[in-house]
Amino acid sequence: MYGGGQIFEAPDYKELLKNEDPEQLAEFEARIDRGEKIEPHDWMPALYRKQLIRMIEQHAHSEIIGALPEGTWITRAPGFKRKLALMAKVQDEVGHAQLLYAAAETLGKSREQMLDDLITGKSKYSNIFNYPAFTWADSTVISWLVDAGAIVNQLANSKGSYGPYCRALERICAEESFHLKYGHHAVIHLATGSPIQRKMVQEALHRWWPPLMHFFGPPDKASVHSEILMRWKVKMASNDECRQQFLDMYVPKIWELGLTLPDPNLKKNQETGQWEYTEPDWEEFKRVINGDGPLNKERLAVRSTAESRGRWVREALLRPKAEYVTPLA
Ligand code: FAQ
Repeated sequence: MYGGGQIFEAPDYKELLKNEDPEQLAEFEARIDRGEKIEPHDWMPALYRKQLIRMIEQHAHSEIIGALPEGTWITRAPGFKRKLALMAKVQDEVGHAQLLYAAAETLGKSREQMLDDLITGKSKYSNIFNYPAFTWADSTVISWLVDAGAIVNQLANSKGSYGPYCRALERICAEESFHLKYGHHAVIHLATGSPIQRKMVQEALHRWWPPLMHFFGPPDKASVHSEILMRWKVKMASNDECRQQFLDMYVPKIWELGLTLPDPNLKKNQETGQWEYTEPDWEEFKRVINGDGPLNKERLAVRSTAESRGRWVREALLRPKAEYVTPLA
């Protein structure tokens, strides 16, 4: 397990909360303890707003950047059925970004600002989408296991405290359960196919395993936001709890297919019920989420081009119709 050492610097929450009115803060926390939902016009501490914007925005960015590794496989998908399914999946991911940007907007940050912050590298998105999908098998592993990981996290957080985020997550999970089925089916097809197909999916699995282990975030001991986010029921499960749940649900399914994982220490401890594994390289994780991964620059360049090429469409949609009507002489 995690051997200790600080990966991130922890914010001073006492300092950040010192300007809040204690009575309002107590009432807010009592509402959360009672399981009530907080809605956009309700009173909330500035830090709750800030944390939610950070997390929902990163989540939204992850959906649009996440559409890219699989998106590049649409034209090369093996067969019409797979092509249609993958196209629908990628479209869903972009739709999820729309839902999430809308949820983040209810907290007061504009979509334009969020997209600017993505392109300039000011805000983060999931580590995992900075790795290349070399083969069709990479794309199937993403559809199965990245979606699986996303569902573990999102299902837990859909029971959280902020109404608009929870409602968006419920809908996202429903759609992602289809992605998961599609991805699992595509992986089974390769794993039970020809020796070349089997080799291809095995290699893809080995490539994606370390970023998948990173996907749930740093170990709980090193997570700097979990304490406050769990106290305010934004996060309903810790990073390690989500990672454990993912291992519990999917490692047996991977092994069932006769596939291996690149970690000789991976095993379930029957006494504790916990999975034991080799700690992934957290220095690599830190580099990747801070912009220095294998494809960070390429991913942001694609996004930046999409923004500038689509500007005229957005402007045309926003301008009143009258401007386009040539008055009759
Ligand atoms: N990647 O203190 P913690 C998907 C950062 S959706 C990048 O533990 P927290 C769908 C973290 O932001 C996938 N950065 O942070 C799909 C913080 O940095 P900051 C996205 C990460 O917030 C499938 C620092 O490390 N899901 O895949 C990551 O308590 C297939 C310290 O970490 C969500 O965003 C990471 N993996 O916990 C699409 C779910 N982990 O901001 C296409 C919502 C940590 O201080 C194809 N988010 N960091 O500079 C969450 O649940 C949480 O934010 C965590 C991190 C669990 C990601």
